Amino acid sequence: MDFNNKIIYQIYPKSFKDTNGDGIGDLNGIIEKLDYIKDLGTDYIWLSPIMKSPQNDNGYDISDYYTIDPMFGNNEDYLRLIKEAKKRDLKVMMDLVLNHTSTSHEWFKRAVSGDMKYQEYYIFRDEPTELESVFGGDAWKYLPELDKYYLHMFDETQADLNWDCEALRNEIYEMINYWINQGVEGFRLDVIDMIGKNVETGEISRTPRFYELLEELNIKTFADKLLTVGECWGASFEQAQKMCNPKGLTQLFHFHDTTITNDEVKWDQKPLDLDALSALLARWNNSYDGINAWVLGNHDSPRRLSLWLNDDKYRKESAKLLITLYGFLRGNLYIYQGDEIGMTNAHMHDIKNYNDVETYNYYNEMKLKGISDKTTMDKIAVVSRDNARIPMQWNDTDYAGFSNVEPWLKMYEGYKDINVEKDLEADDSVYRYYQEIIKFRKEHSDIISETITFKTNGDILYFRKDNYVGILNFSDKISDIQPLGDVVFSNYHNVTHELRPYECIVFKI
Ligand code: TEU
Ligand code: CA
Repeated sequence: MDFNNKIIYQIYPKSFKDTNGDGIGDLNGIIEKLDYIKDLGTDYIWLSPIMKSPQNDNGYDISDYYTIDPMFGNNEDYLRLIKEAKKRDLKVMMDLVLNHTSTSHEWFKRAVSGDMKYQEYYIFRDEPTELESVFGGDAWKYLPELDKYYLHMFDETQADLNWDCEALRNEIYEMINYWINQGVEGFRLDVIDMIGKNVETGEISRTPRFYELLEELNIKTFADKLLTVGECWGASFEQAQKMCNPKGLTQLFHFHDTTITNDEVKWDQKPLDLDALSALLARWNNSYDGINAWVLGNHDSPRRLSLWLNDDKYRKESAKLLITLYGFLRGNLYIYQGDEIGMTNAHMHDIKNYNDVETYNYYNEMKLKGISDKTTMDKIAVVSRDNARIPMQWNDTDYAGFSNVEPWLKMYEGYKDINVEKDLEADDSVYRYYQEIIKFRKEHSDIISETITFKTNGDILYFRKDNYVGILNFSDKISDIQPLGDVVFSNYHNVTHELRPYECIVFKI
């Protein structure tokens, strides 16, 4: 199976398209938009979790792995979606959350009621350890029913599963095989590198045990037959090489570029360092043996064009600059819904408009520390996960054509200007620019697989791959340039002797 040079489009189902007027996106909404997704040049659609869930972490808290949450539709709708996708040569990639379940899952409920078999499925201890939750605060929660603590690396309603329990592992394998039999052709594995955690020593990610568990998971389920991508924040080059092979995963998200402007914690941001960025892109492009998984955006990160570039006056130029840079990298591209029309951050300064549990935890933590609301909200407005989770902007009617009622999460006011319909009508459409880059990647896979070199000069980034030279201006400063050959891509109407604000050009020399 060749899994290289693919385009994977990530859908956040809650915010994609509502068809039954409840303000929440649904599977029928996705089916309606399959042509739109395919026309971009997409090979796979990855849906964030749609299984039954109390939605404390928007579906990443699963209470039943076999049943579609009624708010999205039902299992038949999902099978129809898979079939309709296949008709268009689109494969469906399912999100697997295997590190934890919701505390509303039957297994957890049975554990709480005293069933020893199911207590083995989770991580219970008489005494807590020092571990902290990724979402802030203690990772252990006291359960009076059992007079024990259970581990939750995320929200307290997301109980960590015990992968040392063989019965649990077999249930998981059975479930994955069930979905493979239903026609799912790829998996995105949520925080998969945490399943081998050692709570005693406090080693959480990518322990030696993890690599053993991954191999068993692979053998018992997808093997090397399906495209799999593991979520592995901060994985090193060596770790990636160790886990991405026919006995592990196809690829992983390391997110080194996603987090490059984080200053210690994500809530504190620092300016983008182009030297650091290009060094990491070059290293993974040139020396990594596996297939890179490049991520332009996702449901956990702010819109990158808002974070790195200019989402106002030079919004379209910025969106095109980003896809030009990533479009020339070797591997697969993950595109998050809305990036293809240059959607921006939500710019919300009132906590009441937020939904994300991580955001609320941070907000409350800062409040306790006596930090002013304004300071906290300014940070939240820049990096909260809800920036990317707001509803998709389809047109300029009420609720942006996403729904005909007030959506579950506030719409961005800028939708009248930024929406699919308007973008597709424009001469300088971002969507069509994405299409062209994707087409180029597909038609020149030999070039895309070449090594890349970078050079920086202030805010200007230069790259060279084969006979292609890119010049990308990451600021509004103007400088002189010499045209170097035929213009292959440009985010302005024409190319001149000046490099204008956020201009990017690719020449073939
Ligand atoms: O993300 C894992 C994770 O580490 C994130 O919580 C990340 O630290 C954070 O979003 C950065 O701000 C996955 C999912 O992608 C995320 O949506 C879930 O909340 C999380 O797992 C728990 O399942
Ligand atoms: Ca709906």
